[in-house]
Amino acid sequence: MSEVVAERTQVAILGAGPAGLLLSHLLHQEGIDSVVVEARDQEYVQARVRAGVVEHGAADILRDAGVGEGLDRDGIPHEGIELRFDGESHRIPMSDLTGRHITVYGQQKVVRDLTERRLADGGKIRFACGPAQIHDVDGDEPSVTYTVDGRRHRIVADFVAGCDGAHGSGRTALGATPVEKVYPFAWLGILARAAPRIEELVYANHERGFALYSMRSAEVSRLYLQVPASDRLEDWPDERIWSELAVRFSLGGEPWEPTRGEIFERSIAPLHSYVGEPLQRGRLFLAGDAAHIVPPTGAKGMNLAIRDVSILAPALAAQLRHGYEHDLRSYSARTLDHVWRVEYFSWWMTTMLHRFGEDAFNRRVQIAQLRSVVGSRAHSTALAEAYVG
Ligand code: RFL
Ligand code: PHB
Repeated sequence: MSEVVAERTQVAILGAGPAGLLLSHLLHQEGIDSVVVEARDQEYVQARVRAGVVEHGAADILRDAGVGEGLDRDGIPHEGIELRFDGESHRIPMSDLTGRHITVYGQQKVVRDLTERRLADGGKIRFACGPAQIHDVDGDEPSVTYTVDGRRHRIVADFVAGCDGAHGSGRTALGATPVEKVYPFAWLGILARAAPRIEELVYANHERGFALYSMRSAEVSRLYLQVPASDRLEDWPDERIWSELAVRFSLGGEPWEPTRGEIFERSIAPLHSYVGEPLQRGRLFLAGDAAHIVPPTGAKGMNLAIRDVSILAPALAAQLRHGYEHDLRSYSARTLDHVWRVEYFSWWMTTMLHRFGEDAFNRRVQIAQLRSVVGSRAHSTALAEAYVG
């Protein structure tokens, strides 16, 4: 290995996803220097299709940070969602029940907005570094290393933030005790060039499995199907996807077809709940998917990532600027309380809406549960409050 290129910053951040980019931006606003190290190249990071729902509180965090312009211009506000089961449609009027709403705005756009803003502000984002490593988090001089074109780079920092997702180095360096649950199924997700047939998201519980109808714009639909975790994309040719969606969205015993269009993106993602406790060790702090994973049924992953860093950034700034340690020391405890409530909501939505094998008792209880939710203002409000955040 050739020479080491050394650099110094206050906070070294791994990962240029929503968590890492927003953390870097918030720190900049507090006058704190950071460097973001990202394994993949910029094009790849900005093309990665993921979340679509920004909850009320997360939208406020982005706006307050001065990065909500795109969201307010191009995001689609939604005031309700539909629950579909037993061939019937039921609306949960979220805004009437809570006075708050969600915004459909793709995670790619959040990442693009944050990246553009960081670069415009002279922020340091190192793309295409390959997987970076974290060192000496228990000492006073933690560092991050990575190798590009055979040259080894080292960033020495006061603190390291692991915002590098579920498969990054943050988790390994922290060595937390995982508390987790693996679900026996996955989501097949597609993006299609098709005008959505719906105005609000439809969450469907069907005896053949869960389906979700979402969107990205007036021209692009986002749809998901519950599939066995062992399924591969080859098992799902276009015709099978569309006809299965029509069956799962059935109304009054008749198949109900989403508008069809060219499928231009598809993926299969297993469902998983994970929390690594605590979220900090020495000078290392985790945020976003590095710290926790929720199944996507509650649409919470990106929102949690945004919330984590809105707590972590001022805590780091208070320590670095004023030597005030309390908020940083209590970061994990303060964050985990909310994380576990979101884990609970995401698990609850997942168990209520998915098919779990042939269990007839489970199936009957699910329908009773859904009837209770749509039939009671108190139950609907509980769902709506958790959903809008
Ligand atoms: P990210 O976005 O995964 O970013 C981590 C970044 O770290 C890089 N990286 C490394 N960099 C340097 N060194 C290393 N050793 C590295 N290892 C990895 C990676 O390349 C990457 O760029 O994590 P972050 O920032 O914590 O953000 C979390 C969100 O991405 C995630 O929670 C959401 O996408 C989850 N999610 C949803 N969240 C919502 O809030 N609303 C939704 O509607 C929603 N829908 C979803 C979802 C996730 C889904 N999938 C694919 C699991 C729907 C689906 C299907
Ligand atoms: C999405 O639009 O990608 C989406 C919406 C709601 C969810 C998950 C994903 O619960």
